[in-house]
Amino acid sequence: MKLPENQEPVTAFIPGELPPPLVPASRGHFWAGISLLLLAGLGLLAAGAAWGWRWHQDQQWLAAEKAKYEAALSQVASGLLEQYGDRSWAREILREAAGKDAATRACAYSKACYLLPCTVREATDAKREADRRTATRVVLQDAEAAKARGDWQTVRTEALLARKWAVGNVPARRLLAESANALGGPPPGRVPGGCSPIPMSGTVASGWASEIVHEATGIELVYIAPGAFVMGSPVSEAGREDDEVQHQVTISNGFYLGRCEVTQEQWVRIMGANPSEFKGVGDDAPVEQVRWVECQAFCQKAGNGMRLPTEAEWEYACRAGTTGAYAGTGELDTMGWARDKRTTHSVGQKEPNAWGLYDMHGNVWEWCADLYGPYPAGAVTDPEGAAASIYRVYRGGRHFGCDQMCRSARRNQRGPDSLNWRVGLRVVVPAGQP
Ligand SMILES: [Ca+2]
Repeated sequence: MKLPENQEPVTAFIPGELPPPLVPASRGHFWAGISLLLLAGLGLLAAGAAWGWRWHQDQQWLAAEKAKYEAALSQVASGLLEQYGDRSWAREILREAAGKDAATRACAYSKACYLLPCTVREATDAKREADRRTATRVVLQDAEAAKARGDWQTVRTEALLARKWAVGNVPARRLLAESANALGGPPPGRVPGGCSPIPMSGTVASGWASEIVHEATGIELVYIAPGAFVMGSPVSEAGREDDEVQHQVTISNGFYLGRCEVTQEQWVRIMGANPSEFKGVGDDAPVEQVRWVECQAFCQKAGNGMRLPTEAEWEYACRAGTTGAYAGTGELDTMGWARDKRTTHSVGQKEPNAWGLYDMHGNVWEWCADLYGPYPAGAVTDPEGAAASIYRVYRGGRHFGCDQMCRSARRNQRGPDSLNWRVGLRVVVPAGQP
């Protein structure tokens, strides 16, 4: 059809060509969304109901278990009350057990725990001691199994663990002695005055021992035989400082060095007060926040020639024959506490180095006897530090610090009156005269 010449074409208005209406489609999406939301809500409700039902079941189970536990407690308490008369025994036995070995304490604490009322602290101690006792038994079983298959290294490791948890444990000492004989331990030193050989830990003749306990403090020490080593670090070592220049050092006299850092309990025994920041960790946490001059006083009061190690003695013992950045396997985390801002840790929890020393890397820094200064250029014997300095050396890194601070060669220094809550100590008792 031909349109008049003055009229516009109207093809855009032909009904069949119009786009679909928009409003009805939008409504469709809306209702679909609502449906999905409703479904999701129903799903959540169902999950919530299932969780609630399970929680209810758990509560019922817990209540039943608690009732059974309390009945058992009551039965045991009745028996003990019958045996010991009244509940005051609980406190009495805790007091009596305080100075005894761990196994005795564990036994007493377990019984005392049944005989409520104990304080919360006493109850916590009781649980910890009981746990240690159980753990000791398990570890000793493992050690016996290792002995049966001739794996003496495992025997030694497990027996050391058992002895740590229960110092007076006779089977642990026997296994230690047997493993020392099989593996060949370090040569023993002459037991100094005021110290006793740790029974059956490599004692070869009366008056000679590779491990001793200092009686006044209860500090256990390991004999470090004389020898030579390269002190300092190679220039290739990551994190190395300029003051770690390598040089040959000879240690001409054997000495006994603390197996662990001095603990808060040991410090209090001599000094009467606990200066540590981290008291809550327990009595076997390392003492810290001690000045160098206070460490001198501690050693003097403890007697028997106790002293701080020289820096050379410290590094010699820390390396225990190794030349890398860290002793042992070279893995810091197996041997030391680092990068942990929260707290110090009870001594001796990680692996010892090859000479049986714990926490040489990390936990708390350890004061040395020396004045700080540059190392001598050539080989030296029994060096004792700089001739003059306003600083004393401390070593080993801390629980709150990067790995590089915990390296065997890393040095640090402060004034002797300076206080730092992450510096503690480890002590030397010179070996007796042969
Ligand atoms: Ca340390």
